[in-house]
Amino acid sequence: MKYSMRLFSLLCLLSGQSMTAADVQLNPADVPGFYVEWPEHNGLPTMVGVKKRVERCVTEFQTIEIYETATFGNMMVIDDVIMLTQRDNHGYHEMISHIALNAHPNPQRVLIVGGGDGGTLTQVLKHPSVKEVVLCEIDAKVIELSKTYFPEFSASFSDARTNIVARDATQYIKEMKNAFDVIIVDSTDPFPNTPAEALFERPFYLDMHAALTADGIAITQSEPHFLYTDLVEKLYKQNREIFAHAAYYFTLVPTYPSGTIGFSFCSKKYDPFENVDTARIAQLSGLQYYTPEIHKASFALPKYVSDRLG
Ligand code: SPM
Repeated sequence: MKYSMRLFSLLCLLSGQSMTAADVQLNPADVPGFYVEWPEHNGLPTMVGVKKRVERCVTEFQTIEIYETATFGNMMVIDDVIMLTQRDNHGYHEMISHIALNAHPNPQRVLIVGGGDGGTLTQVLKHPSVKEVVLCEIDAKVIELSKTYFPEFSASFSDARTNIVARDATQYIKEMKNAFDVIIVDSTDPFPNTPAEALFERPFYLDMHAALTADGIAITQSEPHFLYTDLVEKLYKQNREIFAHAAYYFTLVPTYPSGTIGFSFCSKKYDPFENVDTARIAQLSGLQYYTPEIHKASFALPKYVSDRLG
């Protein structure tokens, strides 16, 4: 459909006719020269200028595409949702990783659920206290494509501390008890009948609680607060029943719908701020987003969100 509309647009251009608003409404997902993420449920498309699509792979689990964008470097899209670009992934990967790793005084064993592109893994491995990282990624094709199109992350896969497990995390985590200081869920969105759906449900959070050590911390991809206020509220209220400390914080990712995305902070012992040590943060190499000030500020929520969280 996208390509027939692009052909139509091209024919309009060649024949000297311009596209009318009515033409655009026929298929709003198609804009020549742009990749458009068009979530039907919120009516807020996200557009990224692209030069060409360089890969499209249909795996057992999902459809993975790689685009060469105009100004954001390479971009990975899974099931029609933008996952990351080379230019703006730092706001996501630094914030899904360093908040928990600095809130914990001595994180040694870390589990990443999903995250097959290696962006989160790259950030986690910057912490000298970390001795082992299990990357539980269900789709090996994500790792393979990332090695080619996101070479800045490829060293993380061969780090001696990295252990790649190609399994469904909902099954793997049931076998893990008192095993991880930090768990990071770097998932896709909770669309029905996708691998990520179960990662947003209470049974998975209970399994994470059991898999954490007595002072463990879990961070989960929990969507943008403006577009998913109901989900943010549901997760927060669920998590404060399960964990000693629950919170929601957010970061800036220009290529995600609404330009932000948030995370659930779930901790058995430490609050988000008590162990934050600026000297420890200063040792982390190559940061572009995360600072001690951002660590604290990211938990400050707009009133329409804090009113819902109570
Ligand atoms: N390592 C990067 C993987 C990205 N995981 C999160 C992707 C979320 C994309 N959707 C954002 C919000 C819209 N539903």
